[in-house]
Amino acid sequence: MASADDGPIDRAVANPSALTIAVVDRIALALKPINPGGVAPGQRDVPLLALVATNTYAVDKTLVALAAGDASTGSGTQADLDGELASLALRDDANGDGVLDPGDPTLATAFFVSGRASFGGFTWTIPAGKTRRLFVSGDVALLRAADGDVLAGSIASAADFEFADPTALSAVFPLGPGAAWKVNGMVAAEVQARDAPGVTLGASDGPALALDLVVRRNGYVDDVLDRLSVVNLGTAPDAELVEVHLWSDGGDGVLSGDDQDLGVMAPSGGRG
Ligand SMILES: [Ca+2]
Ligand SMILES: [Ca+2]
Repeated sequence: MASADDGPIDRAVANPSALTIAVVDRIALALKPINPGGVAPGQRDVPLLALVATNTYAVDKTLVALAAGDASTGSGTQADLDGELASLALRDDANGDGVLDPGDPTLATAFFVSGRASFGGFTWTIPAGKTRRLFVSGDVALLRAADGDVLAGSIASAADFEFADPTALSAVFPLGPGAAWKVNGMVAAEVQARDAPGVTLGASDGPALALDLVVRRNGYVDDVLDRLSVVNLGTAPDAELVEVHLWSDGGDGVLSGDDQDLGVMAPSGGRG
């Protein structure tokens, strides 16, 4: 005090209530955000969830089962959306770098059924006082993923984690969606180019099969082919081909009488 009234001179003034520092043992769970991006049909090892688990117990804790939910969005049914991810893997971030690497081992595999995938048959230990990381990754289905759909996973509740012994969890559920991967098709692997055997042709011979393609719809969604460009890779000049026809197969899988002639393809001048 500026005055002589300094003190208190008899005893220190203290908070009459004691404050207790309580250390509650638990596994604290959080998701590391994964930046949104694009994926192609058939793409493998796409990270869906990056889970960070911290053990504040004085003893090791072991995860033995985990369930993840399908948080994908699109126009399809739940079964359609489930099928867009051909398989899922639970991966240990063994090198602890927070990034899904090819060397991060697979603990278990699963796939979505009715919007849910269950991983089991593994043990994953978080040592006392330590933080470890897990990934759920998926392989994008080559023929069932529809362009424009968004693929994602999430974890709904504490009941989706099973530890080897009773374990308290601290997390904000749902955990996720942990990623948003937009499907961008198609890729060449979706179009099957079947063998069109070479033949010897004379003048005015034909029609001869030059290209035999199996074209798929857009994942689980019907689609319409409205344009097709074909490049002449042969040594015969375009002028030696009187007409190039596009045929829709009637169902027997070969160029035959059941096919529908979609018309004569117009020359565009380019050779790709
Ligand atoms: Ca890693
Ligand atoms: Ca046919």
